Amino acid sequence: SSVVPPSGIDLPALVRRAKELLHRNRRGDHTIPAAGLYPHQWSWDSAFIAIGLSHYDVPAAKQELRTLFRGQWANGLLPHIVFSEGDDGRGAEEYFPGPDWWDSARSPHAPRDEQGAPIKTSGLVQPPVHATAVLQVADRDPDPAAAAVWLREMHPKLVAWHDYLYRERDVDGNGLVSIRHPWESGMDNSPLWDEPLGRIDVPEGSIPDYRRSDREHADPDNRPDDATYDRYVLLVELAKACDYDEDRLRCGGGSDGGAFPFRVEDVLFNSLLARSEQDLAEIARRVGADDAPHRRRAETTAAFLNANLWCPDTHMYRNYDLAADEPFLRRVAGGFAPLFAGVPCRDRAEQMRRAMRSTSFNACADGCHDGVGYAVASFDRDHPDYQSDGYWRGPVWMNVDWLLLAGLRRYGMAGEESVVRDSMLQLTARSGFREHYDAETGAGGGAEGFSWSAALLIDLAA
Ligand code: 9YW
Repeated sequence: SSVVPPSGIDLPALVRRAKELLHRNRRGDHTIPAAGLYPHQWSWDSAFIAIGLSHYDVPAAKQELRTLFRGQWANGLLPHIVFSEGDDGRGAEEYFPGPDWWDSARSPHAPRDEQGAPIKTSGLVQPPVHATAVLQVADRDPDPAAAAVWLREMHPKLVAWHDYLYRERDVDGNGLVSIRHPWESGMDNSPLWDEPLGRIDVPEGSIPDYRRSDREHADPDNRPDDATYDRYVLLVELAKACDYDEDRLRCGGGSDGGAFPFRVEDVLFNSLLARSEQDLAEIARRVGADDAPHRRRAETTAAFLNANLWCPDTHMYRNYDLAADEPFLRRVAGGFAPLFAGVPCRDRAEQMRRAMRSTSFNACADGCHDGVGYAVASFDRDHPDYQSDGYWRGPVWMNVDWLLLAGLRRYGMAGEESVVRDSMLQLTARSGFREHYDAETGAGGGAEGFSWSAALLIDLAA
């Protein structure tokens, strides 16, 4: 490995522990994010997990993504959860909302297995990192012929997935796709959603009774509150009431018959899509298909981000709330994600690098504890709503760091890159593979034994 770890870190031992964890979280043909809290297969988790696996077990990496794509809908939608089945045909472990709650079979597009039985999934999506993962798996395949077969297998599925996003989610045709639930952002209780979600009423009797299982598996103080969960549930109920029909969801879907109440163009989601389109263009080129449409789409998405969502005052990108028809800024780490897709020009990238290094995102910027700084806080440390251990409201997340690291590398920003890399190494060495890490103290929070933290550490160390 070319990575020089900060002193005191035994990198080979850390990598060994990461592989052991991925092995423990493996359930036959897929890997769960974490036992207890997340006992099924999650979409972007599996993409990150496949990237980790590809360094030492290419067949397992391929299987991970294959199993996920078995849950793909006929209209191209790649669901955010594919449910694991226990022997009795029910979910392997309790999770809310489970397969019966989602009732995905309401949609004629929902997937079925070879025998015609429904494959149980959610009806939402998560950020598209899959083309990026598929390409990395191919590049690490020691057998070039097998890599070519792999790309030919995945190419049409990825095209269907991205076509779905641009066809059904690019509501105003500007090249940005929208999400309709905070779960779709991958950052469910981020301060980003406080306002768009806060505007949504939950009228008495509009949601059935439900029982949260998440608080039994993680510190309840770190989990979203009940009022927030009610809104999560309401949005699912509204989508179900439309039978997940895209036309109805676009044109109606609100409880009052008006437009669907949560519609946001998110920077992180669209940056990952732009990067995935670049990677899909490369996949298309390698399989002898037309790569031009993918390059064009990547460029259109990037151009819109640059023209309309750059915030010159804060040196980051902001979101657009379609329901309120206005851009809005919350200074979250996702606002730096355009680096991952090479979206900003050099000058802007340099301004972003400085913002990322400031006290707002880096606990070390105003003096570190024991020489250790944990970067990158997921939310502005100077904001009154910042919570250093509060799930998506402050802690450091390995996947966000990994994306930003790759972005910094793209711009040749070696100094900043080493800050983020050392932080990832320190946090995992110190606190294990946790879901997230307190941005001040480095203490682990959320799920224990969290797969993508292990998988991305493996990638980092390679
Ligand atoms: C949920 C599984 C998922 C991640 C998300 C993260 C959390 C809550 O866990 O979502 O119940 O789906 O926010 O990014 O994919 O690890």
